[in-house]
Order: sequence, then C-alpha cells, then structure tokens
Amino acid sequence: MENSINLFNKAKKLIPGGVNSPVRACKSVEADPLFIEKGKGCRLFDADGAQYIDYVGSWGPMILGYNHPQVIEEITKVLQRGTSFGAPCDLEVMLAEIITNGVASVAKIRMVNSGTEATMSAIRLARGYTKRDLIIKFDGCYHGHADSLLVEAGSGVATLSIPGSPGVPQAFASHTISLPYNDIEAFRDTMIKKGDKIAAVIVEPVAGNMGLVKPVPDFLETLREYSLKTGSVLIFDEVMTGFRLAFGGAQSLYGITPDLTCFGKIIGGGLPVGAYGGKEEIMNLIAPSGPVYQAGTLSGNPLAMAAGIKTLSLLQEPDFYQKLEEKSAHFENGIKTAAQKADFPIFVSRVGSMLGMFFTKKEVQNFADAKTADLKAFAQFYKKMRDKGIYIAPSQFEVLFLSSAHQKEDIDTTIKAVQECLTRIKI
Ligand code: KE4
Repeated sequence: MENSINLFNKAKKLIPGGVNSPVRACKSVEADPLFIEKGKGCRLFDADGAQYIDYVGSWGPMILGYNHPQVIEEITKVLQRGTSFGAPCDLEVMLAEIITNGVASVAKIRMVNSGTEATMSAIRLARGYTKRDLIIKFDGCYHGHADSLLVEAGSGVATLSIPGSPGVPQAFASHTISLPYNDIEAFRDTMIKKGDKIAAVIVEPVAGNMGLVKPVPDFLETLREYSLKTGSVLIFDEVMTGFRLAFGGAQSLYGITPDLTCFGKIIGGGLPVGAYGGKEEIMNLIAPSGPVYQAGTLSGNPLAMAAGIKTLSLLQEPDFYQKLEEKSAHFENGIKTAAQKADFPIFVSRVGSMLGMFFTKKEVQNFADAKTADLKAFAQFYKKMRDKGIYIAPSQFEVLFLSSAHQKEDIDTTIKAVQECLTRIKI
C-alpha cells in the first residue's frame, strides 16, 4: 500500500479535498489525513505501518471496535446469498424487529442508506403529516447535509466555519428556524408565537456535533410539551446516540417519547445504513402506504442488514452498556485528572461512551459556548496526540467514542498521553 502522503496527493487530484467527507481532511487542525490500511479492535493501522488507539470509531458505528469477528462472519455468510436484490428479504424484517422491539416509540421503521437520508425523510414526512413548512433545529446540531438542515449546523459545517452552505436557496433556509441549544425560553417563545406553523422540531437529544453538549434539565421535556401543544412533530435525531447511549437510545435515558426517531451508524455495524421510524399513524403516510414519497435503490441492503443485526444482537449481551459505562467513567476521570496535573483547564463532558474535551474554561451548554474553545490549542493537542499514537477526531466540534474493544490499558495509555500533550501546548 502506498504511504499516506502519496495517496493524499493522488486523491487531491481526483476527489474534492482528497476526501469523501470534509471533516476527514484534517484542515481545521492543519494536518494531513492518515490513510488507513485496516482496523482491529480499538486500533487503526495506517498506510505507513503506524498504529493508533482510536476514539473516532468511524464517527460512531464501531461501538464493538473494528473488524469484530462475529460481525465479519455474519457479513461473509450473507455475502454468499448476494450483495443486493432490490427486493424485500428476511434480513430487513429481522432488523426492523430488533429496532422496533428495542425502541418503544418506534412502531414502524423505514431503512435508508445514511443518517442524512433518515433526517431528510423524517422532515419531509413531518411536513406531509402536518401540512406545515417551518421546522425548528438547534445551533450546533448536525443532522446531515440535506438543504433544509444545513443552517447553523455543527460537525463538519462548524469545523470548516461554513455559515449554512452555498447552494442552499434562501427560500429553503427561510423555512428553518435555528435556536440556541438548551435555550428553553427562546424555544417556548417561538412555539407560542409560531407553533401552529411548525411542522417539526428536530434535535440531537444529546448533542455530539458541537463537541459533547448535554441537554439541561427540562430542555427535552419542554420540546415534548410544546410540540404536543402545537401539533408539531418531535423528531429525535439519534443517528449518533441510538444504541450508543443505551439500547433504547437517549430517549430511554431521558424518558422522553418523540414522534419520530432517526437512526444510522451503529444500526449498520459499519455498513451504509440509516433509518427513520416512529408512530404508526405518521409512518403510514410514507409511500407506498401513503402519499409522502421516499425511496432508495440499496435501502435494506442484505449485507448492511446482516451487519446491523449481528451488531445489535451483540449489544444485548448482559452488562454490555454497564461495562462500557465503567470504562467511559474511568476515561473521563482520568482526562480530568490529567488536565489538572498539566495545569491546563479544559471542560470535559460525557454521556455514556460519548465524551467531549473543550479547550475552554467555560462550562459548555450550547454552540456559542463551544465556539469559545481555543481552536489553535486543540489543533496542537490533536497533532501531539497523533504523534503519540492516539487517534481522535480532527475537530473540536466532534466527540470521542469508546468501544467495548478498548481495554483498561488502552485507556490508561491514552490518559498518560493526554497529560503529556496538554503539558506541552503553547498558548
Ligand atoms: P450521515 O449522512 O453522515 O450518515 O449522517 C448524518 C448525521 C445525522 N445526524 C447526526 C446526529 C450525525 O452525527 C450525523 C453524522 N455525523 C458526522 C460526525 N459528527 C459524520 C461524519 C462526517 O460527516 O464525515
């Protein structure tokens, strides 16, 4: 395999920015991307023969670690049947059963091929169901790159400081109201004034695309209360948190029942899958049972279904989430101690196996707080950590993911590296 720099130079001639998704380009941390040869457990191995303890987890899907033998075995087995049929198969029914049994609010579900397709379709469905146009999202939340959702978005949009995006007609953006995350008053006022025109309220129940930002008490409850009052559809975007924070998702942790939920990442076990589901009354409006159109050549693809079925079945093993919680709590405490020893204040937040490290002294409760982070210090940290064999997301506006493949020694090695790297940052 050619080394990363040669591959990157070739890629830049053929692919915009040399990558197939912007945040992978490492532009905001002024580094070149590593080209990966393989993953195994909690480690990635790059084209130059180096290995890294990984906390990107392919941006969330790899909760079991890379190349899990039972997932690979299942994909290999189904591969003998073929790669795609463009017709229903038993595996789609099996994955739908697992998800609808696992997430109480989901009575019916439709498979798509990405988280973007899931949220885009859920928004269209909510608009079709309510016959309204306006939607509410929250600054710093990222719901994929559909036109109506690229407004004050997080993740790669925040990382590259793209205000919305060129190419999105003002007419589209004008139907999207973006409010500060966790700002209960702003939301309540907007719903009192415009609630009867709001088709949907879409939210990351735990925000993972502006770094890790938890919902403050009563935030999610207020979204539920006022969407019910006004007949708006409450959509939980659980593309990242679904089956990550608990088998029932963030909604089971916080005890909120949304009308629709979007999934992705983990439910595909690393293969391209998204899904949206929820109340039967709403889902039955989706073609062919109803008039709201949505389709996909590879939706319900047998290989992706097989990877998802096996992954979700392994997540149901006894104490899976308890063991992951213990490792994640150890990691969080270790990072906080490391920052104190390095005398370098950072704000650490965590829910389950999703962890944020903000390079700011502020307690981060929204996107404006997150943007006070010292991005130059973060860039130094990123590069120093990578030099020590630790692979984190190349953006302050992403999270660190732990997997069941991370062992205590991997985490302790990482904690030591955090202290050494923070000690050496020059601000
Ligand atoms: P995809 O279309 O990338 O499968 O999913 C979009 C999406 C929707 N909703 C949430 C909450 C998400 O986090 C995402 C995608 N997450 C980013 C990482 N923060 C994907 C990484 C990338 O864009 O390369």
